[in-house]
Amino acid sequence: MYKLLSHNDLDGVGCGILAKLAFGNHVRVRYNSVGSLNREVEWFLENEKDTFLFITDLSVNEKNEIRLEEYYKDGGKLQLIDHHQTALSFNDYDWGHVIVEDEEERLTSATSLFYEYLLNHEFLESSKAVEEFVELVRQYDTWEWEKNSNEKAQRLNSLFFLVSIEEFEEVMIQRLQSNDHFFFDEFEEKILNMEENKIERYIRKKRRELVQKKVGELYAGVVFAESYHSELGNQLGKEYPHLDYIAILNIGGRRMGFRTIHDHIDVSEVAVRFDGGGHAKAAGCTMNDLAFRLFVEETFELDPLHEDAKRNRFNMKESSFGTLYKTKSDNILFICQEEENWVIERDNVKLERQFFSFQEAEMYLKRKYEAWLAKDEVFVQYLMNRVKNNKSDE
Ligand SMILES: [Mn+2]
Repeated sequence: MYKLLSHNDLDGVGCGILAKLAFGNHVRVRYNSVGSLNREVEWFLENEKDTFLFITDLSVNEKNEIRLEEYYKDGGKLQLIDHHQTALSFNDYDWGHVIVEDEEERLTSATSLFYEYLLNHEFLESSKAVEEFVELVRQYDTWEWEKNSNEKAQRLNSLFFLVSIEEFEEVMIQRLQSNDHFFFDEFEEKILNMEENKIERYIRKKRRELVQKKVGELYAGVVFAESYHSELGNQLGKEYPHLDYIAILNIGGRRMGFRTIHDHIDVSEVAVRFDGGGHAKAAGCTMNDLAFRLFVEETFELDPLHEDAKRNRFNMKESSFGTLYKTKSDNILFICQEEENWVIERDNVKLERQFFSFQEAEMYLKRKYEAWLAKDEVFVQYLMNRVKNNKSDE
């Protein structure tokens, strides 16, 4: 008999699906949150001794780590497979297998590692459909789908959240067993399209609520949201690249998530400050007093960020005519090139500071003034006044 304890997200359930493909009725699978795994492990150690235990996509606390090592030394069968940086120390045990990046420098996921394990031990035969499924899960879990614009990976995760875990498992197992390729059926395509439209509307609404707040040395975009955290963090991050990360607060759940699109920012370091953790690109924590003060109390009075004008034809970024921005207090900011450098004029007075690139100048004025790209009309009026003033100077 086999038992698999896995995470309750797509990557964790991917492992469960593989286990059921490999062991059929001979495996019992239980999905857990990070918090509930240790209780399950304790229960296992007290009640299920003659079973081969797999733990995937999660790691146990210190007490269970010691107990599992004793169990293993007494002849118990056990394998932990994970890809989280924080679990690397489990490689010290014979039963630990933790790899964050494979030999080809690709980020791993629990599902991809477990698939490899099952193939190597001949518990499972390789199949094209399963391989495709595993790769979609891996790309989703590691955020690689974003870089590769692999929407299918994102859609797989959406589908996972649209149905119950049991239903998802059943449908996927059936599909992987009886097809040469992985695909979504017509009905799934239809509900995925509906879901995507819904997410788009939700993000549009949330975008109008985003506030900017400097926390420590970093600039955060702060938004309150109950659902679609990863889509929201991703989209808002891309639209506001001057922000170091997006903080998404779920007040009801007393939880918050941190997302970044920037390679030089590690949001797991941000989360650690609030007793949380996670990955470089996505992390989270329970909302403690400090987080509540910084992200809720101190942002409550702030006005949301204004969006850049969308349909401009003249007031364009990096234009040789210069680019015009506005602020809440009706200041006019103008970025233009001066020989090698970029400069900013604030209400027609040049700031002393110079910038090596347009992006650097824009980041400065967005961070400091929360400015937004002005509409074409404002820009044209501004240029006309400028010409007039130049003439009267002569
Ligand atoms: Mn994972």
